[in-house]
Amino acid sequence: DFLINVLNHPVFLAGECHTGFIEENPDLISSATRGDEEGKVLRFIGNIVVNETMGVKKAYDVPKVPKVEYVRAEDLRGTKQILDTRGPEGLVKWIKEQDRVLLTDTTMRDAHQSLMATRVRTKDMIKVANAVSVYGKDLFSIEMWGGATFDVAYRFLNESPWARLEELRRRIPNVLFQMLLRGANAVGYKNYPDNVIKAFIKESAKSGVDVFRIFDSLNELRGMQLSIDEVVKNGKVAEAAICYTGDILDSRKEKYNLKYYIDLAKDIEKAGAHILAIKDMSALLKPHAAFKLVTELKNEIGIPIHLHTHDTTGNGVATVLMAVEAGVDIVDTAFNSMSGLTSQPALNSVAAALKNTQRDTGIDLKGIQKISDYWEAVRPVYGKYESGLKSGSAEIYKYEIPGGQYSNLKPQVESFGLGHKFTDIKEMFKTVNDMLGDIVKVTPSSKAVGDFAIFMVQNGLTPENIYDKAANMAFPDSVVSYFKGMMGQPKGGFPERLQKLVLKGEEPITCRPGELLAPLDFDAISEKLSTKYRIEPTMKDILSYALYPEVFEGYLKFRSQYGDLGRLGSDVFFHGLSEGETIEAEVAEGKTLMIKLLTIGKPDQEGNRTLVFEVNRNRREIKIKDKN
Ligand code: 3PY
Ligand code: ZN
Repeated sequence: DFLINVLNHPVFLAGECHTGFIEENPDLISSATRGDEEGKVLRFIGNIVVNETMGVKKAYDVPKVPKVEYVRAEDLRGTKQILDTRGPEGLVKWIKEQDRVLLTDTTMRDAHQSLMATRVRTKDMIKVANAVSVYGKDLFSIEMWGGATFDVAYRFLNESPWARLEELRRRIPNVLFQMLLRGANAVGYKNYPDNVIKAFIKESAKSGVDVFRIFDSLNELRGMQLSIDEVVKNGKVAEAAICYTGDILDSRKEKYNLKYYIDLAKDIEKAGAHILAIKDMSALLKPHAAFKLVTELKNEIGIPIHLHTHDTTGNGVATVLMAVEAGVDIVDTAFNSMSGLTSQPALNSVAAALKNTQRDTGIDLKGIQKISDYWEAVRPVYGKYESGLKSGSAEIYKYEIPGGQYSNLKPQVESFGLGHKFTDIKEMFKTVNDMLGDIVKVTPSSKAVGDFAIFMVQNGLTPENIYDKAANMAFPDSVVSYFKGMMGQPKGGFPERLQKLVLKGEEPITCRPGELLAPLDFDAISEKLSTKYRIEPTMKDILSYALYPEVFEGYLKFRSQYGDLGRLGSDVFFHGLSEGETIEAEVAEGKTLMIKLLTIGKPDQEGNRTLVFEVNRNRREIKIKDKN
């Protein structure tokens, strides 16, 4: 058994096995004599206990899943059925006929991306899915995929984002599913070849995405066109975005004025989009600006308008209500307990505020309270990923940092040992934006600005001294990629002197990056995955590798080492077991183990600790390397 464990170990399979391998993985030996799932789950829990918690863990309540009455399928027919029977054009016609304002719930995507570093696991979504399909049956859509969720699911949660999409689809058959697609960057941080984008859209559509919100991080239409065309080809809804920056109420800010947005919106309509999104990723759209922008857009374009904003300033609900007053068709909100701050404005509160008005959402307020209560109970388990922000901040109007990035910036800055310079870095974010000539900042351009700002502070650079001091410095990859034109062309072009400094002789491009990228060879990827990991790769596997090769390989390695831990409760997945605690762990379909952690041993000479468990009343010992 031991030999088989070693031979099947991904490190061994990858040919990366070295002499210290067995020593570094003593758990291989201890798991050899036990049932596979049992050994794997004990090793996983053991690693958390030894290397993270030392068996100290808060008591977490098990969230109560809202009970739903049985509802006949025909009473659950929602927007999904409108799209499926009448097509995108029929759906658009239906949207325009509504007096009520339609709501999107972002809880399962942007809300947790912005509040808790995208960490919400599929398991916690699935538990409430049935209730969402019943109590949320009058929602326009549920944003539950895309953005950072794809990467984080594989990288940190070791679960498949595709399985999340398909599992939720099965349980919520009546409401449209929506994803955020970063145009030519798909769900990544760089431009991908056209064949990857096309195949990704096709597979996402097949797996359950209905509405694709497409944006370009520099508001370039040519970065979105291919995605729009492909979504249309797949019979799904193409929602293309204007990313909002600056302040249209400030007449001194001329670069991104009302005309800029109206012109872009008209181009988006001409490009074949079914819906226009106003994507206010940094919560800069002030309430009166929203009124003005939506009013003007309604005069100038015929397609429905869908507003996305964040509550970072605390003005989010006001912005939503002013947009509603101006006739916006759909707005993004999140169930209350997952709303506010860097997340979306509060869904339950907006729905309640509009009750008995002409634009009443018609949503079951009592029902959605239960969903909000569920998420409130789920949230503490994810506490360690929360930013600690306690209130809205008006300074975001000055800094223009997107919601998700704002809550992540502090830990990112701390990881560079610059925690004490957080304010300097926020100021530098603004300075860098000025140095770049004031650009649209959203993934990935926002990441380039953030990385640049940290780099400046780290190295004591200023807009004045940078040309001397950084003459021989290598800039962060994202900054180089930005100046090379690999994220597209910013409005007004690149500042030339700075571009030369960063590129150090390399030539920038001015064409659409996708034109230069050779198509990826999907067959070669398939071949590689099947030889190296002995799997029969699906197109979804191939695409996941195409988008994130290292992350996807890491996921495959994790799976062969620990198995599928998707059924494990989140309190155990994130916090392991406390000494003396007993849990029921579902390790495979229909297979549950009673696990109790008895003792944590002292490190031996090799630095391994012996953990004693009781599994279904049998004593089990495993050795885990103490990496501290
Ligand atoms: C993303 O790209 O993930 C975003 O949420 C941008 O606002
Ligand atoms: Zn957002």
